[in-house]
Amino acid sequence: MKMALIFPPYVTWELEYPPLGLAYIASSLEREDHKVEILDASILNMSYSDVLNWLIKFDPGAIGITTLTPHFWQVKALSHLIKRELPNVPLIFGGPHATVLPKQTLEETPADIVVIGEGESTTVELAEAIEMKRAPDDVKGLMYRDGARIVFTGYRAPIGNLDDIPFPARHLLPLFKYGEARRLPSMHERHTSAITSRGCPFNCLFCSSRNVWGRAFRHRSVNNVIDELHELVDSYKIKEISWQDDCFTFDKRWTMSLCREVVREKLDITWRCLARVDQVDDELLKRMKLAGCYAMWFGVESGNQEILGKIRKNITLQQAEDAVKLAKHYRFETHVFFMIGNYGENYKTIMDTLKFAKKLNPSHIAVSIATPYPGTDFLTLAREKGLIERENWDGLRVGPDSMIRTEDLTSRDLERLRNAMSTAFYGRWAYFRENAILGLRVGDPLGFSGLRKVAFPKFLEFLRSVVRFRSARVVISELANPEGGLPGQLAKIQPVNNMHGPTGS
Ligand code: B12
Ligand code: SF4
Repeated sequence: MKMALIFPPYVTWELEYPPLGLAYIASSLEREDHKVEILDASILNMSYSDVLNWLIKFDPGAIGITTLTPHFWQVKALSHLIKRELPNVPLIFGGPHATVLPKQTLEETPADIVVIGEGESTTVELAEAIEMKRAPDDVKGLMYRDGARIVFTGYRAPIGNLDDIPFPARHLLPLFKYGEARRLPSMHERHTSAITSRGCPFNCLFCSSRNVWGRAFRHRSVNNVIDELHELVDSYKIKEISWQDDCFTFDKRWTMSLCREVVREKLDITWRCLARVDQVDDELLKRMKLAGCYAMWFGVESGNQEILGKIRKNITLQQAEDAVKLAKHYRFETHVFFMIGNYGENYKTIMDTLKFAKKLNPSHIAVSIATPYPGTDFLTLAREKGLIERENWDGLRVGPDSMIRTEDLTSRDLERLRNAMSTAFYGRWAYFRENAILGLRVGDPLGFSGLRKVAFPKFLEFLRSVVRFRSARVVISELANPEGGLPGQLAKIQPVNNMHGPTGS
């Protein structure tokens, strides 16, 4: 059968990484001799009608679309157009949003079938059922439309051995377009992403990763990952990898062993990964550095211990300090993620985060506004406490735009504060002194190119922030000293009870 897999046009986010999920589905279908094409309409900057024309030309026997919550409104619009033009082609949705809200997805869109959670085996069996023109009622992991009825076929057990899944079908992707769209500086233009594990055993209040993968942690074998690295280096001439694992260093022995093999196999790559601050130590970081890792991303989220407790992050500020210090010691680029507007936050705790970010003084920070995704406990609590100002995802830029407020700050206050915090962090001499110089040292092995790629962007960020520094200070003090005694503008707004946006259940 011919199957088209679509990443929809996406207007509110610059995509930097290929859709690995679709590439895994594609390789699993190809292994069973199906003909597959992936269309990443986002990276190719295509309109809905471009996608439609492409589909009409390809003439698939089934169409699959990936769904994330922030772009679900675009998925809806696209799927209506597709159904109008190609009414008889089964339309299949998968990915985090449809997984969490399968019934609502079928009710709100013309999709025929939702693949729930991990998609490879389910889609292969589903394709066979579609080809044989029979109802997929024996295919576990589906919710589908049968006339006016909605049928759930039951949950599917996770794939036991991840090595059984073929490597992502990267030959179907415009692999190097993503490099051009990148916002984070990297050492090499020939860059891509890959993933070694599925599932995260932690239970952070705001996180929706477990909705797709559950909480059991599964790893591919080191040999299987090394084979993929060889394919990336030999066939695609890749020089840098961003590992997309939720917790790359979850199993220290495994990570040490991967690093050892990378060195033994003389794989000439640089790489970076995301790790929890409580899952790195001296021995591990030293080994990772030797194996080509040059940047560590840490999710610290808050500089206030009480908030870390409330969001169930299960780390301490001390662990965050130690991890960043150690990473700097081994001359890693350090990238720390923070969120503001978390459950229980107020102006003071947000300022604690700014203070803590300055204390850590990493190479980069990313400050996002906490977003209550479907299926998370954060959404339940935010609804209960009436903290949602807008529950409508249309056009929402996740990160800079806020759906929520805190006890004392409106969503608009949070947006202003988020921007001001970044400026207040980057526009400091201490940032420039430590990080542009560290950037020079991290970029060392690449000579002038390292200087351009690692130190120069920090210099620019510093200059940009210096220019905006005064207005950032004004925002920060304005929100600290509001009229009427409360921080923020809360006294001026009416509470909004808009719980019925596209994702409300
Ligand atoms: C890498 C990543 C990104 C990358 C690349 C995204 C991409 N092109 O796929 C970047 C940095 C661009 C990114 C951005 C964002 N991301 Co992101 N991202 C991830 C991350 C860490 C890994 C994704 C991945 O590659 N997984 C591996 C593959 C194999 O899994 P998968 O894509 O889910 O696909 C499997 C199934 O979902 C299913 N499936 C998926 N699509 C389809 C389609 C069909 C037809 C079928 C049948 C099955 C199917 O089968 C696949 C194979 O089993 C996940 C967390 C995670 N661990 O999954 C978050 C995650 C997906 N992201 C998330 C979010 C919120 C975002 C942002 C909104 C963040 C932001 N602040 O702006 C943006 C959204 C922009 C966008 N359009 O992508 C949330 C999604 C929540 C939600 N309800 O939508 C997650 C779950 C993180 C979290 N902790 O909550 N992200
Ligand atoms: S935020 Fe990270 S550590 Fe927490 S549950 Fe999500 S993936 Fe796991």
